[in-house]
Amino acid sequence: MKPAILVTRAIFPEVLTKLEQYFEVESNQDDIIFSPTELAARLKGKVGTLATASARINTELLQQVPGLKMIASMAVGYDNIDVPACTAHGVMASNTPEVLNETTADFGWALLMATARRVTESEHWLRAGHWTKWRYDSFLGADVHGATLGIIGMGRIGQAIARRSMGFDMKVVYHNRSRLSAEQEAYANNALYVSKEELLQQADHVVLVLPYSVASHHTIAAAELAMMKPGATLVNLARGGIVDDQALIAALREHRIAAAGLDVFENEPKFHPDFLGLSNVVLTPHIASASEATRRAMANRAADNLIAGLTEGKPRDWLNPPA
Ligand code: 8YV
Repeated sequence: MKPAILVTRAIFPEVLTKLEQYFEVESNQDDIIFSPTELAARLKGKVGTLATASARINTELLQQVPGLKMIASMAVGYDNIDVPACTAHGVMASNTPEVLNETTADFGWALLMATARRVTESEHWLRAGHWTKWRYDSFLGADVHGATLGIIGMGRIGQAIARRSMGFDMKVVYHNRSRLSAEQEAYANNALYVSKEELLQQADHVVLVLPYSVASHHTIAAAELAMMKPGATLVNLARGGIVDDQALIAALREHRIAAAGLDVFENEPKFHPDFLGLSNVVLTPHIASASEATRRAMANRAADNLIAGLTEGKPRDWLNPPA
């Protein structure tokens, strides 16, 4: 008998085939969203799970599934997983770093450009039949080239975003928990390490790519928005809770900043309905890593972690290895 695992969400069929070589696989190709109670019930008798960022892995769940040995998450961000609780319950946890850096950086640029240059807003206007003549002041946006790019969270994705700014002759300032090495700063278009306040005051375009935690909750709230330039753009690729939605909605409504591009929301797939009434916000459904190749790479990396963890006791992207 092969050991049993659960794949919590629909996934590429080839990844299920790979897992089936090692495990008895309970899959969820109908993509039902399990409640915490249902997730716990389905994890009973399973040694491992391939999950996504929508699964909450916490003490309450882990207490109900003593046989679980590993959770392999298909995401780089792992704020949904209580890693110390996993360690306390002897559960290995892994994520999928690296494979999505470049694709997420590409999308960061797509969202920044669309937001600064009002791409979706003008398209909606055109589709609604309003385009009857050219005007000198139609959809004036903010320049990207030659501007100052501020990146909060200068991990691998932040550095990939910064590197792309070379082609736009931009100056890059960044804020991070720690300063990068000189070599990393050079790679990231000679990014300058500044305080969060300096970054907000200097940047024409602010991009958020930091991990979510209690410490980063509402990194951008009313006080921070008030420090930004009136013509500035804010892009959030990280997690919804990093921005205070109420404060952002007020700032956008009063044009205290020019525009925002948001790929993530605090209670997604739900989001604050007031965003829909604002023309100066670009809203996308958490698709920064969604290229065909990258989602396949993420799914395979999560599966490989699960296989390595459960067969060799050593997943490649182990979040809680023994000290
Ligand atoms: C995922 C992400 O699409 O990797 C992450 O942290 O936010 C996205 O790439 C999503 O979390 C699915 O698990």
